[in-house]
Amino acid sequence: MFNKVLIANRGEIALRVIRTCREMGIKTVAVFSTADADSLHVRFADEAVCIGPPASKDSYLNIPRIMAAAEITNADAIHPGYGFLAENADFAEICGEYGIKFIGPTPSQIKSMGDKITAKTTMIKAGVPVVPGSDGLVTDLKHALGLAKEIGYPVILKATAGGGGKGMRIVHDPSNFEEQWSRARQEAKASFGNDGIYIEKYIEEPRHIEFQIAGDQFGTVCHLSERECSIQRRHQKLIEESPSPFMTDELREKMGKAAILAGECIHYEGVGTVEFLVDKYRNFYFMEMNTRIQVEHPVTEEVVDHDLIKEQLKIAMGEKISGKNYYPQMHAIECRINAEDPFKDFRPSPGKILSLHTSKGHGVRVDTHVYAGYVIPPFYDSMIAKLICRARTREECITKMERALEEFIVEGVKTTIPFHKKLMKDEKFRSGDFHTGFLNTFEMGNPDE
Ligand code: MV4
Repeated sequence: MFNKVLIANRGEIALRVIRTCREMGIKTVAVFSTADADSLHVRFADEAVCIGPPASKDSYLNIPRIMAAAEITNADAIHPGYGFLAENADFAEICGEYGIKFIGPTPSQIKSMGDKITAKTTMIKAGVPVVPGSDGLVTDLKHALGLAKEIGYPVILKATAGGGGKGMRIVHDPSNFEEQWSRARQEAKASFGNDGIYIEKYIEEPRHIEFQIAGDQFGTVCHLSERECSIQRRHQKLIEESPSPFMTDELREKMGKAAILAGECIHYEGVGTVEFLVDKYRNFYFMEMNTRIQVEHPVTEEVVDHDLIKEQLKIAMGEKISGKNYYPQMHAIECRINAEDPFKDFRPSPGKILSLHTSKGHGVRVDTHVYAGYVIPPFYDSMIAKLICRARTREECITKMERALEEFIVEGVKTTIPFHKKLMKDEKFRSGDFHTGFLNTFEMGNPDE
């Protein structure tokens, strides 16, 4: 049993972890930058340590300072949250060297999924379906052109060190292959210090459906069903739901088995997410695996009625999981409320929250670290709250979300609330008939309409 957990993160996820720790009788240590001195995670933790100035690289990404905070407070485990150091294998390794349990997978499990070619090769061996493409790295332009012809256009070039859409290039015909090829390599080199590229068949108008999995230290892996994450803008998710309106019982069985296989083949320890692309014929392909808790974990918590942070802590403490899968008992939708102006190309809108009323009532959950008077710093991501609604059916859930969005009042900064209100009225969204390109043609219009 952990006595004290340090949370190497900020914002709503730090608060989320503190809440479960309190319920489990575990003491907590918050770390914070000077920009976050007034943040709720600092106030709600049992102890708090300032780890540096606002810039992430000097605070939430500064491993020596975080380890020093863990040592002086005598923490026996570190929860990394999401973002920052959550998928940094070196950090997980250093935690081990200090005798501090990293709440998450092992460094080698993180590494095996961090390199996308390694991940794909591992999945092929395990029998998980992947998108047809090059057999690993492609280094030579002529070879690449030959492969693209074999695979058939359109193709997509991806960086092995990438992920989340960074450094991807779609090529529709051979005439501009060379240009896209060199751009992809340059971009990958500049962003990741690694110009390794691989090629895949481009799947048109796919859905992004991901499976939540959990694995214990004894090799048992289960799934907790799927989340539909196709509604995103420039690779930033804005809304997630579970179950996916595109899912069938048959497809869930097949994808669930594949997700478990993905976890089992690396003896995955902790909670994780297996991302799939799904085409209109319901063919599915492994895309990436995220070796962390995700922003959208509450939709799964709401539909399977399980605390995923508690699962992480229990797995890290060496508890066994039952091995049975969890299926949706309800419908849940999450709207990400960001301090951004949806009428101005989602431009960040940091500043002081002058007044705040969060939605309440039956089936409504708000995960947030902000309050009236809080100043949103400009240094970090702009998400200020997650509004999660739960109901028996998707229709009722959308109706509840419309009501909850009307109640959510933020004064002082612009937010994505008007976007979500508009989306809830959209016929395509309401019918469940959408794919990852949906927001490319979604118009916000005029704020006064
Ligand atoms: C693809 C694809 C189509 N075909 N791969 C985007 C994020 C990164 N994880 C992989 N991505 C994609 N890979 C093939 N072979 C389309 C995307 C994609 C996408 C995927 C999920 C969610 C949103 C997306 C938006 C644009 C492109």
